Amino acid sequence: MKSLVNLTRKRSERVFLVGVELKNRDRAELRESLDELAELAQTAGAEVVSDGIQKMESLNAATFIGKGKAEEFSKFCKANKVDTVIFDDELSPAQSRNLEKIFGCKIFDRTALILEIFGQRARTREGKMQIELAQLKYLLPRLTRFWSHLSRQRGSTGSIGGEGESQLEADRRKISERIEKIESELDTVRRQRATQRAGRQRSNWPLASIVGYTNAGKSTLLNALTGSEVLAEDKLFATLDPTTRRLRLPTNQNVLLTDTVGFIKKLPHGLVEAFKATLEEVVQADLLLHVVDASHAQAEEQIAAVNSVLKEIGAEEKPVLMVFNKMDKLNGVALNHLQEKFPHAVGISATTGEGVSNLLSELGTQLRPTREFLELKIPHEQSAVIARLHKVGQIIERRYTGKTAKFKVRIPPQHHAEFASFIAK
Ligand SMILES: Nc1nc2c(ncn2[C@@H]2O[C@H](COP(=O)(O)OP(=O)(O)OP(=O)(O)O)[C@@H](O)[C@H]2O)c(=O)[nH]1
Ligand SMILES: [Mg+2]
Repeated sequence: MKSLVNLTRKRSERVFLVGVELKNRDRAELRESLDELAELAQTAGAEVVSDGIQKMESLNAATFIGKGKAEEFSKFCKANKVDTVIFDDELSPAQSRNLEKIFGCKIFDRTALILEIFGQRARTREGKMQIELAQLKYLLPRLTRFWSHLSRQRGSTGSIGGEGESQLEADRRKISERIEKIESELDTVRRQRATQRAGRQRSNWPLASIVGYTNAGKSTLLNALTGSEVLAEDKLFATLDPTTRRLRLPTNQNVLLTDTVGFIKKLPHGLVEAFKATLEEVVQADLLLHVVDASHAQAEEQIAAVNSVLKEIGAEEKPVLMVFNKMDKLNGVALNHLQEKFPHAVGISATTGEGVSNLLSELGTQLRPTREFLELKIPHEQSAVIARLHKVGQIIERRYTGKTAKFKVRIPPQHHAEFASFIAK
């Protein structure tokens, strides 16, 4: 992957950001999105020189923004020694190629930037593999002479024309092979995780997963609740790998609590795909703790973005406990609107500890019913029911006898009715 931050250079990479204001989008929302993009760029180590907005009726298929506007921005970028131009939306491979020609410099989009940050942050082997997979899949259709690091590695001159074409094909094949290899390795990791999870399930402790927008305070909350020391910092995507800790509730009930990667608006689909193994923890949870930075101006939009990722990974039907964090930063400002929308949310401050005991008792209440097991007998031909069971429930034991499959499962109470007719006497 072409790196955004050039480590051999003393000064940091200078970037220019571009956003479009389409008819159905208001200026304030675009501004927030560009501010977040700037934060992402800074997280990656870049220096934001400025940004530009174009108001448009519809997008340009060849150059995303209008060609004239692109030329105008390009002049500005040349005059201001900009190294990379970053678009707030995902560009098609053709659009990036065309823009690269107009600007004569590197073109990034939000997806590439997020992939870059994940790449910088990945620490574990699994994390690194997941990122590499997402990067390669992003790169494959975009491979041009400009992305020539692969050819250079092999000592070629990255030449133009006929020879360059076959070089390109060779690179493409190499990438495809690498994708296959990583996918099969990740499959192994996924199976290992499933084994670990089965071990934990035998302990019969319910699982709760902390989810939320990046920087909402998820890791800080895990630390506050379990006394662990997961890295928590004022940076986007501080956490990539999941951490699971045991939490003992005041009711003496044990819960396994998992902190995981944060979500963001327009989280690249390829990345969600690649992080499936990590996000399994979320899909398997009995309860989700959705942590919200209640002091953030965009709190509501962030909630919506998190919900859409949850949907993408098939966790939209999990019971959710909304947690409004950073209450200490509100300085008495009322949360009227949010509170009306989520009347059952628990307000806390993970840093001061305010509201945390409330949260613990709420957790106890919500998890109590999930401790109960059901024994189900389902005929094999009812494959839709079995699939559904895997989706909403947590399988503790599975046995196949003759015409039926016997399950020992934990199912959230709101789904009990669906399986009532299969309950074994
Ligand atoms: N004022 C205040 N700051 C908080 C609170 N909780 C977390 N923070 C700060 O918010 C920043 C982000 O916290 P993290 O716990 O790293 O957030 P996260 O959700 O794990 O973020 P990622 O792992 O990057 O997705 C840190 O600087 C924390 O100190 C809180 O209740 N009040
Ligand atoms: Mg974190």
